[in-house]
Amino acid sequence: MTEASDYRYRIRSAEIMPIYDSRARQTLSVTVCTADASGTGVAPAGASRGHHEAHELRDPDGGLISACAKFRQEIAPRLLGMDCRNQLGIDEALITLDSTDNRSRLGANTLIATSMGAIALAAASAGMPLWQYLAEAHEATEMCMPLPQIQILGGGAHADGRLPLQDFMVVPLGAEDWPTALSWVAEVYHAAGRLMSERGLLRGVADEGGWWPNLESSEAALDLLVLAIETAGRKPLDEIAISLDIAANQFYHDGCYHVDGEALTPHAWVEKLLRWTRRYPIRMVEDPCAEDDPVNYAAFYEGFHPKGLIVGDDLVVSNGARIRRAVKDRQINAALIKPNQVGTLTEAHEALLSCPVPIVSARSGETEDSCIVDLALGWQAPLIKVGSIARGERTAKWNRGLRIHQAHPMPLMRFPHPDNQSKL
Ligand code: 2PG
Ligand code: MG
Repeated sequence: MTEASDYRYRIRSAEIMPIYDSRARQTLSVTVCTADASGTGVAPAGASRGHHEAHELRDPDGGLISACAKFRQEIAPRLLGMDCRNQLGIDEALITLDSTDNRSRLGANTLIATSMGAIALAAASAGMPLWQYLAEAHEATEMCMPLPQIQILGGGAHADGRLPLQDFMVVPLGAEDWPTALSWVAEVYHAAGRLMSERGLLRGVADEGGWWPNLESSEAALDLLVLAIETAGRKPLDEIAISLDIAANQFYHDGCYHVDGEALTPHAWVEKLLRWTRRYPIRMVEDPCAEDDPVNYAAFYEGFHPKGLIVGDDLVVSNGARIRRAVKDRQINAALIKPNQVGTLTEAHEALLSCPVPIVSARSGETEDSCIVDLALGWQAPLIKVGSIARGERTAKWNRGLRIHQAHPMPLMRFPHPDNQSKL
């Protein structure tokens, strides 16, 4: 590479601005430029968070004035002159500048928007879509699209706690490709909406676009979901399985799990959840127990593995070391990878490599940004989670996948076997 060609990749400017997310809250957008290309990264935001997530920097009133000021004073000058292809160097510079363990000085929101802006710029400079740029870097050859898990009903922190469990999702694991997978899920979504509307149970949509139902219990929601799959003409389990994000942190208080009007001991809760996994076509369960109840998390694992995936989210917060420990302690066999839970793309990728079954995931607070699909595909994650199939910030992601598939048809990933520990 000549010096003149290197010069094309030098960062010439970096700018930040607040924009709005899907909950009408401000979030950060960072644009990084060379002389003839630009890349933009946007920070998403979670509502149900693990205590060990990297810190989101906000002013006391929720604004982002101090995050923007710190970016302009410290981050932008540090980026100038750096080679945009040097993602590791850029992310290390961000981590060093921040200098805290939990990214609280500059904020994980500031860092992830910058880190994503830099990789978007590198891909634009190379004249490639982001997924292809990432795939080339990781030498992916025969590529598959990640298998989507898509929310049909929303509850927990995303629907004012109306249902205790947060996400009732479906996984179209019998579909051959992304367009078929989405069309099956759209049918289930419509069927669920119709069934609830006929019974006067529909209350609108929750934060991630799933229906917000007025159901009396989690079991009523599971019954409805199975009926919706059947009404859509699909075979439960073989063609479409159920995935639950329990987000149990939200209803674990005073040593009990408070579910559907009952205060259950951890043992009783795990037993109940295991009964559901026997009675319903459930193949994935995320955060079955609270992050500070690892013993019962492991008890659930022993009862469910290897029938399906036990997915760590709040427990492991996309942190490579925490993922490795939870896998070793037989608490999880899969984990969500949410880049803003750690702050930089390099750390998120390191977490993905530490995980037997990584699921690249958006957050409940999102924008029209669709780079999460490029990350999941470029990194060849087996699964992707971005909420429901309604609301623009969600369809931006699914439609991004449709456009990629239109130009480069690829098969869907097969549902991973829970014993796949090959990456460890
Ligand atoms: C989760 C996500 C997405 P949030 O818990 O997995 O559903 O929610 O972004 O609020 O953490
Ligand atoms: Mg979760």
